[in-house]
Amino acid sequence: MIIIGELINSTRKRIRAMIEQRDTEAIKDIALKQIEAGADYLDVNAGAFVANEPEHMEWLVKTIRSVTEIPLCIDSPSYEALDVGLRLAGPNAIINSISGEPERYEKVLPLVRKYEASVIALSMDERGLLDDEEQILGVIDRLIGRLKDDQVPAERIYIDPLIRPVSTNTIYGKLALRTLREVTRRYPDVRTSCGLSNVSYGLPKRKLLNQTFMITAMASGLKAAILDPLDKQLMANIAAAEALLGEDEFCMRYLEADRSGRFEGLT
Ligand code: THG
Repeated sequence: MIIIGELINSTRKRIRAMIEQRDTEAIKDIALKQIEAGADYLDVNAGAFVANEPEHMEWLVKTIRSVTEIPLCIDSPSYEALDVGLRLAGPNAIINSISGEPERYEKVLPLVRKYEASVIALSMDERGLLDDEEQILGVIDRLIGRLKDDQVPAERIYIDPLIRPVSTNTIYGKLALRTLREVTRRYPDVRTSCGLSNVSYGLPKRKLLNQTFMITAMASGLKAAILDPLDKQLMANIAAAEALLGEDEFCMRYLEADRSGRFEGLT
């Protein structure tokens, strides 16, 4: 599983305050804690600041880069913020995100080329978010076809089913899982990714829901997830699920996680 740490996100109140106060030490600390917990990438989002997002993105990426070279997942609705973030992030970044909306596609594709970045492709187009599985798969088929025509290698494409809260419509968990399964079947060379914490929004004991959903998503073919790597139970479940699903040869990573104390308190 490719783990993308979600915590440096300006829509979170604590992070928003840290960004406003230019609290360098606090951001560095959250970056290092996520890496220590097993993150492969860090998501970086300054999208709560509509007026001067590129400036905040620049500060965030420079701050993170002062302590680590971990690849970043630059998360922004703004083309300018993406460009600044990618320039400072350096190699092997992920662009979060492109979609089937023609304007978004046209603006983000040049950044994918310019930075030789990977890209998360959201399963939506000019019609917005979709509830019908066939329509969602149609959007994904067109997006993958276009990205391949535009010479983006399959291994740099991450398809995101756009998980929405089950509190708003009980079909949303199942819909995302069916989408993951079908994309995995149709395009075994393309990766899938999701924003895990979306699923639990509006309900109590969110970690319980995130932990449970993650295992079902892994069984449905999920390859990468934007999640909270400081949730130890979640990370332990991921290691266990990889071993059980045959994605951890000789259970080597599971055994190593145990040896290094990551399962402390579990039985
Ligand atoms: N797909 C892609 N990118 C994404 C998402 C996605 N980026 C953003 C989001 N979804 C994933 N990241 C987060 C980060 C934090 C939270 C949820 C998803 C979160 N926030 C608390 C909340 O909403 O209640 C904030 C509480 C606080 O103020 O701290 O849980 O789906 N490609």
